[in-house]
Amino acid sequence: MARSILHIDLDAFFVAVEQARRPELRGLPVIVGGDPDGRGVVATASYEARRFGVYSGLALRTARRLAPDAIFLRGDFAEYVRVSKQFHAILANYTPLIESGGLDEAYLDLTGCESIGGTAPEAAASMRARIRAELGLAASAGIATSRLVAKVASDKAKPDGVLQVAEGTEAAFLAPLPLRALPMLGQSTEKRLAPLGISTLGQLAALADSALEGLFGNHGRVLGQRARGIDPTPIGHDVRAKSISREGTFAADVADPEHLRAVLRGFSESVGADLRRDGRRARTVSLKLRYDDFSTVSRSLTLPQPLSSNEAIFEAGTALLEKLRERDKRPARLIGIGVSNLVADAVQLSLEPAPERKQESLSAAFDRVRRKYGTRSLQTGRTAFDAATQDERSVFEKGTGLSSQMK
Ligand code: TTP
Ligand code: MG
Repeated sequence: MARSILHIDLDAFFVAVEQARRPELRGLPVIVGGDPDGRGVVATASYEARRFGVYSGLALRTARRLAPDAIFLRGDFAEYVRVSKQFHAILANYTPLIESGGLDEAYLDLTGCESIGGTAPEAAASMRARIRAELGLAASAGIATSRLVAKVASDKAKPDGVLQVAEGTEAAFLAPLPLRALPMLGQSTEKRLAPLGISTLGQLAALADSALEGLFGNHGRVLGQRARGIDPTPIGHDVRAKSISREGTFAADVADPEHLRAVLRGFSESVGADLRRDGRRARTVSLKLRYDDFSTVSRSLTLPQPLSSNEAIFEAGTALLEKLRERDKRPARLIGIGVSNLVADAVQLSLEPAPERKQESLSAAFDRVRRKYGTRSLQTGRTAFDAATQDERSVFEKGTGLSSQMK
């Protein structure tokens, strides 16, 4: 049976939120970004402002030149996150199979959900009406047999529209569109096809598999299928790691609880950063200790509320450490902390600090440990391998791989 996939995306999201709470801004060229005389870029522009050639990512100064009469707003990220949560909460009424694509977009698998929201077009009409009534926002939707075609269709439906691509017409729908209309088709692919005179998805779809494989290797065949609108990727199917953990082996076994906690803090920050970057929370925190005789113990704590903050991970880890040490105070050879039982955050919190900042805080945490306990007091995955001499390497355990499981 063909699937029924819906992709929904709010129109001019940041600007639309501003217009919803300040109706006098409706129908005007409005641009959300930073200081128009500063060095920032446009986050988004109202459709009225887009007519002047303003788009997301454009330098604000250029936007000011193109649309001098536009209204420039600094934006209020906390408010956008709040509205985004409400948007996702509305969608959750229509199917359990939802995958958030960011603050203002989501994929819904509506296959077999007729008893909940009616046919896919009926469900689309109903959710768009609720989004308008409750949030004052316009949403566009695409309905198709795959997430790929649904996404392209919602783009085509903008602003404030719905487009359904009927089963069997996917390839014909995509054929006249430029290559870049296909999600994830990058500039490098475009550049390799240009010399062959290929600029539309129809031309790409017409290439034989052998030609596609010659051009793009293993990926070629999939690219050809995508150009024909074939994309079996399920909705809400999480291919990411089921747990995130860090562990490290001490150069000399450690009994000092302060030292153990300091290391745990660094690992908690690193695990927390990965978790939040993935837009996920964890229900379970696990701690692992290995003693000098290589015996290994671990304990887990499952919490009523899923967590994602460094502090919460660290606190749970500390509690587990104390529990383990009540029974056995022998020095530790290895310590590790991990989170599992991961759930999606309804909203990908893109307001988290940039990755550089997180990396900095992790390095800072290890610097603290090393300043206090010695440079080579702790070796973890990459660092161990990069920094250690051959001799030293033999004393180190397996690294801190993202996917290394803790039980
Ligand atoms: P989009 O859905 O890409 O754009 P949009 O909602 O503003 O407009 P439309 O969907 O109608 O084309 O992005 C959602 C929000 O994400 C957008 O309102 C602002 C933010 N954003 C940025 O901050 N920078 C960017 O480069 C982009 C593309 C979006
Ligand atoms: Mg949008």
